[in-house]
Amino acid sequence: MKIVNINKDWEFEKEGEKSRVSLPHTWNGLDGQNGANGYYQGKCVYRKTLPGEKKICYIEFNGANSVAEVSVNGKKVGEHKGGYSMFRFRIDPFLDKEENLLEVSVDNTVIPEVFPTSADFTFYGGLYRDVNLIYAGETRFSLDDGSRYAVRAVPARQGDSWVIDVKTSISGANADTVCLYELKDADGITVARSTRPSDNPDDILSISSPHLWNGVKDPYLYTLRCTLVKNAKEIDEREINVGFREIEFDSEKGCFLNGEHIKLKGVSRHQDRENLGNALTLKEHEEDINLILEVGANSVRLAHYQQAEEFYTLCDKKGLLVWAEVPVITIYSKARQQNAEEQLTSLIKQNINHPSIFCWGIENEITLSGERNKKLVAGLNRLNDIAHSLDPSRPTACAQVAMAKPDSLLNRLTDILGYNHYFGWYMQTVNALDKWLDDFHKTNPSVKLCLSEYGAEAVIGYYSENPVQGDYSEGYQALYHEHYIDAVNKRDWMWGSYVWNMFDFGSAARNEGGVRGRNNKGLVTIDRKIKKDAFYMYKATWSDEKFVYITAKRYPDRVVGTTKIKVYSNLPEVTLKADGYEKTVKADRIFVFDDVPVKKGDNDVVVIAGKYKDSFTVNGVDKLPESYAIGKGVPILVRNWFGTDGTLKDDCLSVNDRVRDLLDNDEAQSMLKLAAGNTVKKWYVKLLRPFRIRTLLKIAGIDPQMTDIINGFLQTIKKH
Ligand code: GCB
Repeated sequence: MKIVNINKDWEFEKEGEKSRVSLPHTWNGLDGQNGANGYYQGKCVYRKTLPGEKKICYIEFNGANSVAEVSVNGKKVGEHKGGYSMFRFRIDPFLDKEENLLEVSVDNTVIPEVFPTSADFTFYGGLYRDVNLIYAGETRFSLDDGSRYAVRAVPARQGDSWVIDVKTSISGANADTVCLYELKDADGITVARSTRPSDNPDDILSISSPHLWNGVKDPYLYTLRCTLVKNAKEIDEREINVGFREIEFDSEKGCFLNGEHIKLKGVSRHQDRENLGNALTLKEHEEDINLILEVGANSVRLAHYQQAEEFYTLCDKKGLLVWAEVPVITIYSKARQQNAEEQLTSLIKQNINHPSIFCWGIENEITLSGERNKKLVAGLNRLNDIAHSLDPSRPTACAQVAMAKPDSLLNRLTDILGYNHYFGWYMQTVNALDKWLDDFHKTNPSVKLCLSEYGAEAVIGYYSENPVQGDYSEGYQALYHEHYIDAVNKRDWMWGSYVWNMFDFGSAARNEGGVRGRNNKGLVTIDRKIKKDAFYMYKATWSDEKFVYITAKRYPDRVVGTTKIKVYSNLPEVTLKADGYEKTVKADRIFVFDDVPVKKGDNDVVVIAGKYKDSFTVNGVDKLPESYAIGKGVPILVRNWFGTDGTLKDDCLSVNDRVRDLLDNDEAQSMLKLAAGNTVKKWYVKLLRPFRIRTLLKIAGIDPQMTDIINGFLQTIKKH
């Protein structure tokens, strides 16, 4: 097999305009993030000339969002639906001229039969991952069985020793060719070996007392080298990482890796980056992994879809436990069931060998609009069964929307469960979390629960000495996370939690905190340049790397008198020195100095913890700069609606208004787009204009809690 990367130099046509581009490429790198006027969702074409070919040749696309049609010299080669999985087509029969025109049309229009149709992230269109040509011989590891390597090698413990169940798919198998398996340790020493006929290649390899893959502590990998040998000559080969590990979940005791208790300290990651959109290279993947390791996480939720092969491989190497999932999200429809099954099958077949992946997520917040759809449970059961039959070794998971009732059928459908909770951001206060968790566990003692999401927005630039919910400050985000991580750590029965999100990400329809087109719940900004204060709270909680960090350094202007300075550190004692002031505080991670003197002009502040130091200069002023607070009239979704006490603000929209009142209001329009994407037909909306929102929600079976939330959102929008 020979792999030739063909990323360089494609003709790209968008709306009749042609240009030259190299892959990875998206046409939404800018408009998918600036939120100005929506983003381009339509069909674009990539073209390239390929030479004639007589040898067997496949073309491999590692990601084309979301529907791709491939043709050569005007003849259709194939079509793929689903923007996140790898796919291949054999093309040599089409490469019959000296020069052949390869055309790939890629379309990111939302269509009902392909997931996702509606979600809080930008559906960047394009050929955004590598494209390769793969040349192979008559007898070869299959290139069209839907897997990546044609070899599935899943280790399992059997008593005191371990076995690797190897299943291999070979095309053109024949009696002269054998398949040789060699398992090598990290030093390249062969520790197990076997030979099988190529027409019956499956095998079970045994190894006693292997060096275990033990998460971030010791991500030890073996390599399974598989070769096809004909007349003593190697004619094809594959190399696969193998990690020996066992993971178990218990509804009272949490998670165990190789028999040892481990709390999954997780963050979630979307695959985009400022201005690049989803078109990433290894460099960006590596930067992300390094930041995730720096914060001290040992697990990552790769939301909400299949991510790049390189990223799963990096997780294998670094020991991060991965929650992998498909974009079965927000709104269920039978029309998308087949596509959901295909995307799940690809996710599993293409990634089954990664020891880092510990579960298959089959859905996220699929009941956002209620649980009424009669086909929903059957559809999800089918996905659950597919995951189990393709991979009996891993548990299935789902991430439930906050409003899903604790006794929901869906809570018992998968092997392990997550809930996405935003108490203290979208609803109520952070304290509501504790009661919800305890009530849930009491009524569902056998459910193995984690928090699959929780987060609050922080926009760089906002500061308050006393941060409050909804002020978009780094300070409030940090307080929110202080509460959540303590709540999780206090409860031994919870197996883990996932911060939403490690990084700010593009969400074209959003308009929050004065920032358009972005979800600002990251611990790190979308350009990966700024680690927000909450990042250091987690680092102090999770990481062994010693440090001391002064929060709110980005806001040096403080009112003359005294100021409160909060410091994060994973050392037990911190001393703060300022002009004429010195104080030592002993605490657990969070050190508060609430009486640091501030005089007009410069005030140098130094903190010391063991041999570590941090410092900054406070600038004493009479009044905090206006820019520190979120401006009045800034259109935001969440501001002011938390804690609605039942009284309605008459000058703002509410569920008592009619559809037409929302449609005639710009701000409400952008919110509707966020909620429904492009899935609602225009004529249908027209028909609904005279109806009251409350009535419609009732007819649609939306439960009262959700109606309250929608009302809360509407109450943030001024009528005009
Ligand atoms: C959720 C969704 C996630 C959103 C997040 C948010 O529950 O699963 O996709 O981005 O909430 O920030 O609202």
